[in-house]
Formats: sequence, structure tokens, C-alpha cells
Amino acid sequence: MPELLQKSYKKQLVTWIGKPCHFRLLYKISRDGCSAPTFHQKCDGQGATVTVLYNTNKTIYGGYLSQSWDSDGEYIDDSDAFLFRLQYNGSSNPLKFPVIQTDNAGYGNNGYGPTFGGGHDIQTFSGTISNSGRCFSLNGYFGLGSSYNLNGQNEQTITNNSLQVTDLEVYRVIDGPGKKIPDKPWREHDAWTTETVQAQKKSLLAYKPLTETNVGAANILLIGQIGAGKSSFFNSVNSIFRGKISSKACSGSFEHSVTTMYRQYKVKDFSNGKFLNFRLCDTRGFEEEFALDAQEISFILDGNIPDRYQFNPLVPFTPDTPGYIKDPNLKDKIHCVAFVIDGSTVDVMSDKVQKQMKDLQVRMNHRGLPQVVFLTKLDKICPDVHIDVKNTFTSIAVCDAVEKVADVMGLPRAHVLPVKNYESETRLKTTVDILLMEALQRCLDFADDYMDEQLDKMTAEGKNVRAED
Ligand SMILES: Nc1nc2c(ncn2[C@@H]2O[C@H](COP(=O)(O)OP(=O)(O)OP(=O)(O)O)[C@@H](O)[C@H]2O)c(=O)[nH]1
Ligand SMILES: [Mg+2]
Repeated sequence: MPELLQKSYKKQLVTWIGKPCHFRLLYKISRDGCSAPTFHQKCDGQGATVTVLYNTNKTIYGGYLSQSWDSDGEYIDDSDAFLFRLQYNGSSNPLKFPVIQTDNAGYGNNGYGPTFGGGHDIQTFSGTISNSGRCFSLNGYFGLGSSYNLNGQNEQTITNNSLQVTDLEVYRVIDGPGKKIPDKPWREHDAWTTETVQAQKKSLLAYKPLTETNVGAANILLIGQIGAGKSSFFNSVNSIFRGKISSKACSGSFEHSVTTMYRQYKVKDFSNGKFLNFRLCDTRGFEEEFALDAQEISFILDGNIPDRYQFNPLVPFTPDTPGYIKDPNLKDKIHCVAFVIDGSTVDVMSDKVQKQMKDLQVRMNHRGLPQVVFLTKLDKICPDVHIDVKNTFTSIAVCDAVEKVADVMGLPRAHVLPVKNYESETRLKTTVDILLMEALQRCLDFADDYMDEQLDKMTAEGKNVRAED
């Protein structure tokens, strides 16, 4: 689950703390549960921390302690402590409130969540609080002004009078600047402008596989875990060329794969009614306990499985299955594979899932098939990208996820393509379009290389080459 604290607020906190430092998330009530013992278990003895509350009035406030939390029922003496407000009513509005009664800066009690000041200035919660729908109604209280100097502010202007929070996070404050990618992007990219969108569209509309291959449309296979965003990727690309958000392929979150039918989707450009010369082949997703049938995947790669084939996990596809394409040509085969991976799960990808991907890769490598990764849900990896997709190539979290996936998949970093699918948007966005079309264009370039290579092979052998397991 991603951190909520955006980069600009982190920078503000570093300025207030007054020395180079960075943050590591220790505790988050929406992830770990809102319970005083859990807070202490995760945060006691960790050194300096910052506690941040996000309330339903779009106000962000909290407190910093340079000393560790503990559970001994005593006050924590800390002359560097301060309370703060970062955001008020949805707008950035940072203010710092220094400690004045330093021996009462914090209060460590196993029955209490983060508590600041004698009195207490902020008592976040006690015991355990359950999540009531979209927020947590914390049972704490404010005694602001007891141990901290409010500089003329009050409970209303600091907290917007609410302990109803969507989240509460505690970060460990670590000395040193941390891994920093300055303002220079970690990957070169085109300008985030409508001109770029137009140029990308033009290039995709003009795309055509080499005439000698006799292939009318390049086939890109979308493959990956359930819920990774395969169908959403097709829907997103389709939306771009439709000129508005559309959701032709079923997408959503269910226990098992939402997609149960093999579909070779074509994309139509609504401005001229023509189809683009590629197909996005959407498969069902695999699960930790429910691998894809390896032979079935081979049939897909080799072009034996027809469009609209209904997957049946109990009865795998065989040459006797109705619709089996007996002598597929290059035009029926897959020309590039895109592993669709949910960026927000990269850190917790199980060994089983990694093994499934490796097994699939063996089959692809065997056929010399180019592979890329579409790293989806960037907005869930990094709060800055959630705010603006333009931050993708300066986001450390995205850069880390790209490196990690490249490592796991044994692919060059340049083959890992960050994307954000359309999911909650109601209108198209230049930035989202640019990432999607960049990823697609890369796939088509790789598909062309593959077809070119196959053509050479066929010419050399004087026949239609079919890969075998
Ligand atoms: N926030 C966010 N959500 C996304 C993104 N891409 C997909 N989703 C959501 O993730 C859920 C699953 O997406 P699908 O496109 O159905 O995933 P799939 O890979 O086709 O899943 P199966 O067909 O079940 O294997 C949906 O609720 C999408 O709205 C993304 O980039 N960001
Ligand atoms: Mg799907």
C-alpha cells in the first residue's frame, strides 16, 4: 500500500527538521489496522518519527519527535519536537508549532496511539478503532496549546476540527538525504504536450507491419496476474482512439480472472473509421494457486487458438478443440509479449508467481519472442504520480519498481514501460495518453524486429517456420 505523504510535504518536513533526512513508512492504519499496541509494536524504539494525520476535511497535520516512542507510561522529553499543519481544506498551507514544555513533548503509553504534549495537545486514539466505511473515526481529542506554541493558531485552523481520518501514518526519520534522483528524470521522455500526443497518434495510425511478412496486424499478447490491468490497458488505448473514455473489455476486481475469453482486440480510429494495424490479445489472468496451462499458452503464442475462445480451466485447449487453427501462419502468431504487472504489488510478488512468469518466459525465449513489461497502477506506487502522471520519470518509487521488475524478469530496464491505465477518469488526459502510446509504440517496434527475423528464417529455410516445444 503506497505512502500518502507527497514529495513537497516531505521536503517541507526536512526543512523544519533542519538537517538532511529522509522517511521510511513504519505504520499506516489503513494497512496495519488502527490499534495502539500495533502502533507501539511497529514504532517503539525506532528513533525520530513523524506522525501524519489525513482528515476527511482535506487537512493534513501531525507531530515530529526526535526521540523514540515507547510504552512505559511516561512523558518523552524532547526539545526538538514540533507539531505541524501541512495542508488546510485541500490547499498546501504549512505551519510549524515548536514545543515549549520540552519534558512533555510526547507520551508513550501502550493503550494510546501517537500522543503529543501534556494535557494532551494531540491524543490521536486509544485502544483499537475499526474502519467505518471510508474513514476511521478516531476517539482521541485535542488539548492544543498545552505544551506547544500555536503562534496564534487554534484547533480549528490547525486541524479543521476533525479526528475523522482517511489515514494516519508514522514515518521513521532517517539521517542523510536517502536515495535521491534530483530534478533530472531517470529516463528520457517526450514533452508532456498535446503535440506529442498528436505525433504519437500519427505514428501509430501509420503503423503497418513490413509488406513482405504478409502480416496485416501485429499481435501483442497481454499476459499477467489477475487484476494487473490487462483489459484496462486495451480499454485505455481504445479510449485514446475513440476520443473518449470507453470500456469495451470487462475489467474489475474479483477473486478469479474477470476475463475468461481469449480476445484479439482491434482498435478503431473513430476520426476516420479505420482499424489500426495491431491487435491487443487479452488473456485470462493467472493466480498464485492457479497457473495458466503451459500448453495452452504455447497454442496462443503459435496462433492455434481462435479469437473469442472461451477458456475452460477444467478442460484445456487441445488440437481437438473446435476452432483449433491447424496451420497457423506468421500473421496468426504472437509477435510481442507484454507482461502486465501491477506496480503496487512488485514488492510482495510471491516466489510462486515469479516462478510462473519464468516458466512462461522459457516458452517465449524458445520462440525468440520479444518481451516487455507494462508496469501498471503507477498512481498507486507514488503519491506524486497520483497527483500528476508527469512526475513518473522523476519518481524514485517508480524508478525503484522498474529496476526491481527488470531484475526479476531478467529483462533490460528499457523493456519495462511504466503506464497508468484509465480507471477513474472521465476524460482523456495528455499525460496518461503519452505513457500508454509510448508503451504501445515500443511493443510494435519489437514486433517488427521479430517479424523481420522470422522472415529471414523463412527465406533461409524456404518454408513457414513454426516453433516447437
Ligand atoms: N489505480 C489504477 N487502477 C487500475 C489501473 N489499471 C487497472 N486498474 C484497476 O484494476 C482492476 C483490474 O483491472 P483489469 O483490467 O480488469 O485487470 P486484468 O488484468 O484484465 O484482470 P483479469 O481479467 O481478472 O485477469 C480494475 O478495477 C481497474 O480499474 C491503473 O493503472 N491504476
Ligand atoms: Mg481482464
